[in-house]
Amino acid sequence: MDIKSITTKPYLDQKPGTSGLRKKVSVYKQDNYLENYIQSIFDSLKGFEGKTLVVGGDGRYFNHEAIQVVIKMAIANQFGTIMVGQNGILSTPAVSYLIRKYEAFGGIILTASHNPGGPDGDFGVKFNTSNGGAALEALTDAFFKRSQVIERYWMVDIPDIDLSQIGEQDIGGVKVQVIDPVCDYADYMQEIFDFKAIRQMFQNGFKMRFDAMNGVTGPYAHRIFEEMLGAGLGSVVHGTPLPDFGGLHPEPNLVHAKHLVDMMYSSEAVDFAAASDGDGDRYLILGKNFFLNPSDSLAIMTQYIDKIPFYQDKLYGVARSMPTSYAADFVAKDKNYPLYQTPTGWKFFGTLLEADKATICGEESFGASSLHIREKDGIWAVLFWLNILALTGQDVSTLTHALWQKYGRVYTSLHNYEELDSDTANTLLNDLKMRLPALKDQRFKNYQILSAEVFNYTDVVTGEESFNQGIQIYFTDGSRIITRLSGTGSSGATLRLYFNRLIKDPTKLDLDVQLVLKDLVEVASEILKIKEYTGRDYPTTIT
Ligand code: G16
Repeated sequence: MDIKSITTKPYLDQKPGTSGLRKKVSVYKQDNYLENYIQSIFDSLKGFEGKTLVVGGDGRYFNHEAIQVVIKMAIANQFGTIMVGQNGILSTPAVSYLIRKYEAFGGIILTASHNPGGPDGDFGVKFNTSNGGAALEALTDAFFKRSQVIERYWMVDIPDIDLSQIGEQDIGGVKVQVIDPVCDYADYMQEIFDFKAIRQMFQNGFKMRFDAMNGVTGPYAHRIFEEMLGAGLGSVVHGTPLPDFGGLHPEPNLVHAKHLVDMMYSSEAVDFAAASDGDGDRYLILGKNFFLNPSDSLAIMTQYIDKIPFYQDKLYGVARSMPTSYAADFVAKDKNYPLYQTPTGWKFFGTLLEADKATICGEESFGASSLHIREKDGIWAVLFWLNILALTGQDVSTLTHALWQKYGRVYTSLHNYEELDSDTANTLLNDLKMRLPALKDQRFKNYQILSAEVFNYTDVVTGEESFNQGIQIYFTDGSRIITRLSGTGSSGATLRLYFNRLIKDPTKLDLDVQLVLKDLVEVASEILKIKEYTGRDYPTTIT
């Protein structure tokens, strides 16, 4: 086999964000751009020769070309086995599971997650380590450093590998295994959840709709919900992974899954609806006329996790990202589970999961998962909910109202100011940081500031410190405003503003979220000087 050393020149912008290197497809299509980054990853790793690399993607535009490049470069760099999903398809959670199950050295996931796809959309590359979790900052920093000086990459000169047939091929002594993307993962889900009880619920006439949004979860959902659980053909919609997601923006939230939300608030509503994103790690849950906020979802999962046998001897604790509402904290306290608050980014949960400190983790950004893998997991979250529903015989709205009755409702919303000029967004935040000490005790409308601080994090397991992970402003009534810049966009800056307000009055649990938060939103605009800096009157999206 002819292994070639190809001369290249560095690109200076290959700095990974919250989750991998996400860029416009047009950026990735530049000469050697993808090759440089893949080689920078390999050059930063040690001891992979002869070992297994799992490779797959969410099927977005450029997946086909990119996966061939990754496989050929992995062969040239002397991995021993390359395990790849049929037709290049693997969900992010499935990659995490396969790495763990087959004790692989790591995995490369080709995805920009919930970012739009197609020729004008985004592409992304993510490396996961041998525990199945995304590479931590020290490693992604090493990738970036290497990318700045790279001068050559390794490549084999062979025809494209056929990924359409399941089976094993020998390419110059390297095994390329094309596997069913769903099989192992589906078996694992059956080990975790009570499929018998869920199947019975469907037999009793329970109806669900799962919208895969033309992302990677279609094949998983068809197999698990329709075939294994008997949800009925047609329960899964938009179930074929498409390069441009069929024009959908595969982000399961109130804005981009509006069609599903509208259906669930109409006379067509079924008992339960759910959706996932491009790479299958996010989830959205809806009941009849009811939207389940992801922060409340984490709280309810925390309530019921001890009822699921798989977890009964693993009840260690609960972790949530800082901007995720504190609804789960109340339940954790009641159940005597330690509660950890981490920065945004699923990778921060990894050390807690490894050290048996956390059993379940969740984020406001429609993510949840547990110690079963090291990524968030959309299908798992939907199955968790189906299991709770089968167990209790109640619906999503009733269970959530019971949570609110017990602890009060944390009204929660996220306002995003997208496509801001990066310098403007940074100046706004730097100015706010300077003013934080002076904000304490100040009054805005009916709100008095209790504390205003930058969130710095020290990992309780490794002691590693992560600075500047957002700004938290707490008010004396327990309300909270959080702001930070998104780390997943591919151009400009997105300023995120998260709002939480706890209302305990049992007669005020069904108010309009934006009305409840209106004053707090105005207070935030005033404190952050949003109009002054950005010229904007309103956020781009509200979820
Ligand atoms: C990624 C991370 C999540 C994070 C989300 C939003 O999710 O894995 O931990 O909450 O991005 O991050 P940001 O607010 O920085 O945009 P995904 O689904 O995009 O991989």
